[in-house]
Amino acid sequence: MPTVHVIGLGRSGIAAARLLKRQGWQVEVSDTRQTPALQSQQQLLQAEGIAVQLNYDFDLQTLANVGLRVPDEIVISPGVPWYSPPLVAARQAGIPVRGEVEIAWQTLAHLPWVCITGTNGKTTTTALTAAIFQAAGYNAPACGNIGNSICEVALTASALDWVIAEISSYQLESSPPLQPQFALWTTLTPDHLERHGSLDAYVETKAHLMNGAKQVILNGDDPYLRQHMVNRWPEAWWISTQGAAALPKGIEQGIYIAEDQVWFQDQPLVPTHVLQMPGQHNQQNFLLAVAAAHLAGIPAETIAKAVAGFGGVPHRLERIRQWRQVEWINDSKATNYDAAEIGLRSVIGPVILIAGGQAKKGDDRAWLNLIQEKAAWVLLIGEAAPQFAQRLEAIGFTNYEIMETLDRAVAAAAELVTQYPIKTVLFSPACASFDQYQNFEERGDHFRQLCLEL
Ligand code: UMA
Repeated sequence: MPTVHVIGLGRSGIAAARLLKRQGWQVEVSDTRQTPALQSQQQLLQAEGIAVQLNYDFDLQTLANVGLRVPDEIVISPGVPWYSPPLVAARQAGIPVRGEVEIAWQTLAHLPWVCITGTNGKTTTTALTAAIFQAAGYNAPACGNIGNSICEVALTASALDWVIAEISSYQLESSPPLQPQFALWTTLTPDHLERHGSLDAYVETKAHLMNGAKQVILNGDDPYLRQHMVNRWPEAWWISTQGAAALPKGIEQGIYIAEDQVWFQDQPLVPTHVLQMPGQHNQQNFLLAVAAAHLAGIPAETIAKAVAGFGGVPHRLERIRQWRQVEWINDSKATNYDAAEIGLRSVIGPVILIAGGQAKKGDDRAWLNLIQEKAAWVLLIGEAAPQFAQRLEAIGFTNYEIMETLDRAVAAAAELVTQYPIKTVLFSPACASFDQYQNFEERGDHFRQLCLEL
């Protein structure tokens, strides 16, 4: 029996291991960490005949020391960098390395897929697209980077009609041979550069998804895509929230907003008032989802109804409550400056902004300018707090406090709203969560709970 070694015992690795086992492989899994949660997973998988080695950093040279075999293939979780030296060595030794998404694709390639990638906006676009396809009666789960891995769907769902998958650059780094019916590209700004090395490398991982797609749908409002991608896929469809005239020059296939309607070429499709989520970026997400749905043959009335019933995704500009006549909004998913800028732009000011966590590289200037324009106070948490404080000082913004934790920041915000004419308290960290939390969901859940306890 051929042996496969799966690296990473997270959502992707667990599901990939089970799927591969079902497909007749001898499966071994390793993870660099050893936690109580991983130990319970280890027990579960071992009971199913899958060997699991925790506290082990995969390396061909040391496999035998921990009683593992040299595998015929290696499958990696998205969090495992493609260019890590042990994987480079494995490929040089002739052992194929594949990503978890490729395993899902091999299993579900007979179905049509909608794949959504981009720096920001992909989760909302994925969830909305899935909501529309489901309203049309399709069994079309949202999966991938949005939370439940595609292998999980391949393992558990039956009688699928469509796969609606959010695909990250981490997942695309292994160049899976995806051929989706539709590939949607939301936005492009620098992100994850510490992993991909350069903006060009980051862009090309995403472009790879478009190269394999039957139909490509691109955001014509996005400055980078407008400037760099117009001639790349001549048959692509482009969206614009600013009317047909604002589509990139030379583009003839357009889906755009004009006169409070979404237009498909010269045909009105759905009124824009059905969209419940605020902000121009959500209009872009809406147009991308509508474009895919319309091209898939879903009737306009079904699209309108599904959009009207869609309030957004948790942790992305999620309205928690009104308290002391102030809106409390959870935007924990804003893990970089661009997403945080979009978050701040979308809410009503004056704002108390809670930000910080584990800082990312990137250009913070537009975000800082908007803080100056809209924020009454900034409360800083996490590792990034001293760095953010310096950046705020540098632009002459002094209404900030270093609070360290979310508990203290929410308590301080609750005081401040009684003293200033604040309209919104926004938690939009502009940082990763890993300094204080497992992930952005846990961080957002904590913020929600603190707000509800006020
Ligand atoms: N691990 C190793 N060796 C390594 C790296 C990680 O053993 O070199 C282990 C870790 O100790 C951990 C496990 O691998 O136990 C985690 O694997 P993972 O990081 O790939 O995480 P999963 O739980 O499989 O979740 C992944 C995505 N995570 C990442 O890309 C980092 C999830 O996206 C996704 O929802 C899930 O698959 C299902 O498809 C999260 C994410 O943060 C939301 N994505 C990034 C983003 O959106 O910015 C790309």
